[in-house]
Amino acid sequence: MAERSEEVKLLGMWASPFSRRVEIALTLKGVPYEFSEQDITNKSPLLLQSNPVHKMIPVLLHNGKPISESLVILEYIDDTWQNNPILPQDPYDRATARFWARFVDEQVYVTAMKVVGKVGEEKDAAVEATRDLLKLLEKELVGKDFLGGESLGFVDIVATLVAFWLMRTEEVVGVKVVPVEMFPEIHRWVKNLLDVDVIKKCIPPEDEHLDYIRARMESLKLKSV
Ligand SMILES: N[C@@H](CCC(=O)N[C@@H](CS)C(=O)NCC(=O)O)C(=O)O
Repeated sequence: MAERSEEVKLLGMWASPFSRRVEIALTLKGVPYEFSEQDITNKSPLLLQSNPVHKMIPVLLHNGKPISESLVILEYIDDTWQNNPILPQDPYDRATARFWARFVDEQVYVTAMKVVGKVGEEKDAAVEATRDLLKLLEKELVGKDFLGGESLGFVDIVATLVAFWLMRTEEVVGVKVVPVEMFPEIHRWVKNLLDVDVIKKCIPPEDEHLDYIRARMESLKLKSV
């Protein structure tokens, strides 16, 4: 268990699903932390020095020591503050949780980004490919309230990216990537997430978030012209 006198600082960005994951984990554990909002278009010396490899947020500074990459940070938090465990205890269940977490980041996120970044037939293909991946998550949710089982766990925290980034981005893109008729389990799971106080507290406010996503997409379009 961690010592009492400790400094926990999160270099994050309010609209980032990766940064929000870390906030959810710290809040779930009841760990007080300082949030330092970062400008990812003009990176601070502290961010560059703390994450010289990827130069990305989020970075957790624990007593001055930096930890990068949201999945690594979540595991670090779970190892350091052992109350309210995030990962399951059983080794097989832990491995399975890590497997689905990587699936969300390496497959769903990467494919969904093409829905945002592509146009025409390429966009349509990306929508189909994202749906094919989400069908696998849909299957995982049958008979469960959360991806972690009866309560919120590691995969749920990671997959908030689907619930509160992808399912908001689709409103801005104007293509329903996750229609309720096709994904009733995912929609039920999003409702369950919204019943969890920590989630309600830690997700970006919807209107501001939609404005941010809209503005970011415009700037991406301008850059690709
Ligand atoms: N794999 C990273 C992804 C983090 C990420 O994509 N961060 C974005 C903000 S949402 C960032 O810092 N972007 C700055 C850049 O790409 O230069 C994680 O899980 O922490």
